Amino acid sequence: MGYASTDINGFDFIHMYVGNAKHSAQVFAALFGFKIVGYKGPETGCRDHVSYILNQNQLTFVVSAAIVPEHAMHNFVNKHGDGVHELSIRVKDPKEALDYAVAKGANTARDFSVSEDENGRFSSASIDIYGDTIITFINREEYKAFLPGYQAYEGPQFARNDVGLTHIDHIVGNVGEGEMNKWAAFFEQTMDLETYVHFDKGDISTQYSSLVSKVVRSKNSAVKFPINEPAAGLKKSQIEEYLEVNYDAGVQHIAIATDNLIQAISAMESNGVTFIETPDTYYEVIGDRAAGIHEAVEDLKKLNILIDRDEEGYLLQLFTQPLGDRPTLFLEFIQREGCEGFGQNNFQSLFESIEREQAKRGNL
Ligand code: TYF
Ligand code: FE
Repeated sequence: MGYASTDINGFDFIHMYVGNAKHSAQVFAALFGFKIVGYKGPETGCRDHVSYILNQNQLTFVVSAAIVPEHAMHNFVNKHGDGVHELSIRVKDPKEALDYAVAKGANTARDFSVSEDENGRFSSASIDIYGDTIITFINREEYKAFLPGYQAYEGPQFARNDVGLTHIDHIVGNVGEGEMNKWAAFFEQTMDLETYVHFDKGDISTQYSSLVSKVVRSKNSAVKFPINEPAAGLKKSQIEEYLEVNYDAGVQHIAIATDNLIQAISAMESNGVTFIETPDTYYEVIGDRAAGIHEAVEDLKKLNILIDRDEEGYLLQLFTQPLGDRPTLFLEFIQREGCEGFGQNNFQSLFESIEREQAKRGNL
């Protein structure tokens, strides 16, 4: 007995703190194809904040906003803008996961608690990680609804088409310069994760700026957390820009899997999602990386989709522009066909493209 990272079954919900939960729910639904499935607010006895649950296949987002001035959610949004406050992962025993993490030096963010209601039993416990972010360990094996404390949502729906997003692939954090190793060690020690990829300066540096990155994962590969930190470059790196405008470390991107990236991107683009641009020259030099893939390169090019491969297979990926008003959180959409990498061969083109956006903001 005792906690081990092989007890982790995968990512569960993502919880964002926002300025206006109703608007965020409507926009997430309309742009990314979520169904709004749960609601909490004054009508359900919750008098200080409003939350909506959004779902699509195995993907669940919660958006919450304070409705009284003294609520802590305001402090989060005031400092960081809309962003990810809570990541959740499914474990065998949240109490064991919490006790293990705390014994290894983590801070408790929320004590272990069990909720029993008409939908069954739901247990959870949370620890602090980088920035104003927490990880919540949950067990929902005996719980039939999405989350306790919510009412089924019965208002209008905003999804316009089937986008086909399926689940979270990885969640990336940006941390301060010199802090990446500390956070990788934190995940290894408090959650029994292992470091399995390290991208150093040579792997990812453009003419101007660079970053370094380490990926930690559970020993069964169910969850993956890349951690970036800025590295010295000629000009300000995208990670520094994030840290400045977020006023802290935090979640940089959530990678969401789909079985059909062409369909997903076409649907989201017609819904008004804006993506990072890829220059046409990218497809001129794509060469062997696109050999033997099922999709036509012409179709990928029309949608700006990036291609990478390793010995095992290939992956397709594309990144959105920042979701909110500050260049902080963005989404990645990824279709894996055997390749378990992170698109390393796309870093150069991707980071140059991100830098063109930074330059437009006057932050390069
Ligand atoms: O998660 C990853 O490692 C890839 C690449 O600022 C990446 O998606 C890394 C850093 C970044 C944007 C994308
Ligand atoms: Fe990624």
